[in-house]
Amino acid sequence: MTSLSIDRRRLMAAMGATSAVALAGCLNSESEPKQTSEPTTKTSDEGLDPAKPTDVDRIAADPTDLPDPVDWSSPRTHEIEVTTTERIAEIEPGVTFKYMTFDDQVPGPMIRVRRGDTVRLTLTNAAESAVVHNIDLHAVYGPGGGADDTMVDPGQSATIEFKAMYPGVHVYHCAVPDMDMHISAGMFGAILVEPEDGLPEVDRELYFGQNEIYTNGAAGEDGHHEFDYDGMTSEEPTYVALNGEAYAFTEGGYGPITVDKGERVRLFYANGGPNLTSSWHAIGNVWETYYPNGALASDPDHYVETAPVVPGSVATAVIDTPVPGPIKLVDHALSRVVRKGMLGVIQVEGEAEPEIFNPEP
Ligand SMILES: [Cu+2]
Repeated sequence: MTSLSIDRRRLMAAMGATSAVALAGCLNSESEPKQTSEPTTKTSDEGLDPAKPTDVDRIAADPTDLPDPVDWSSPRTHEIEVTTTERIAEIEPGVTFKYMTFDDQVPGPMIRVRRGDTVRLTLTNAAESAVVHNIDLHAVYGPGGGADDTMVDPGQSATIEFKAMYPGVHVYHCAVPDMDMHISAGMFGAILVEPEDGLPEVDRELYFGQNEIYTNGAAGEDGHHEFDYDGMTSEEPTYVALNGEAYAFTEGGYGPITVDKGERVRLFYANGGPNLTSSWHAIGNVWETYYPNGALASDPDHYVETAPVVPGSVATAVIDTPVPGPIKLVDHALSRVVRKGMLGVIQVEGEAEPEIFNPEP
């Protein structure tokens, strides 16, 4: 495949009425059930409500915004504060949705420590939130990965402390009883525990997250999209998003991510899910080095064309960039790319290399 042109349909047909079912089962064994989802409004057959005013200009995290590599060699303690929020933002222009986030971005901020470090993590639920949130970090030995002790009502905070015992890059996510809905609405991110000796040096690092968004509208349908539990239960998403939005890192969005020709680039790719495995592929490139399932302490694979990134895991890939041009990040289940938003572009800038690729021989 040499290119993918986006043939996006703005389907204006209204979807049928849906009803949401809040999960009754409480996975938190002790204490009374807490409210983890709001009652949802039934939609009419006349279509979506108009788009709502947004709380934030942008929900998609900047893929270049991640902590610097570890440069310390003895254990230290990190004080980390994360805030859970509920924000109306655009999935794509004209399409609004109420996200749930860690720190107003999708994926949530990367936490980066060294194996053996201690993390003192304070989770605060913003006062204006409607429901309870928490955090389960897959880098934690302990009940719920921290979730059991970080259930925070709106306006409240909780602090846990854990030792990062094993290396790897792992997902964190909200894990209230309605966790699938909260993750779908944006509540996931990555925690990177570097091995004691660190990671091999690269020229640049990028951090992305994939998730599905289930709404009562159609992809591209203007208006305010409400969350749709029926779509989630049947695992039929409206959008499959990269960093929480449709086509965010393309010319039609915030623009491609640019790198210089010849740079070696490490990508961290978190799949929040909640349900779909990503068939992660880079059009016009290959995963030169590939670590599945967060397993940075294992020997990597090489020259992987397409790799499964299962929900609740973070893949790590290193690419070389010997020729200029676009590298298209996709889920190779390609209907998600062409129709549901799952595309981002890394633009390699530099002089042509006709000995490697010649478009006009
Ligand atoms: Cu939550």
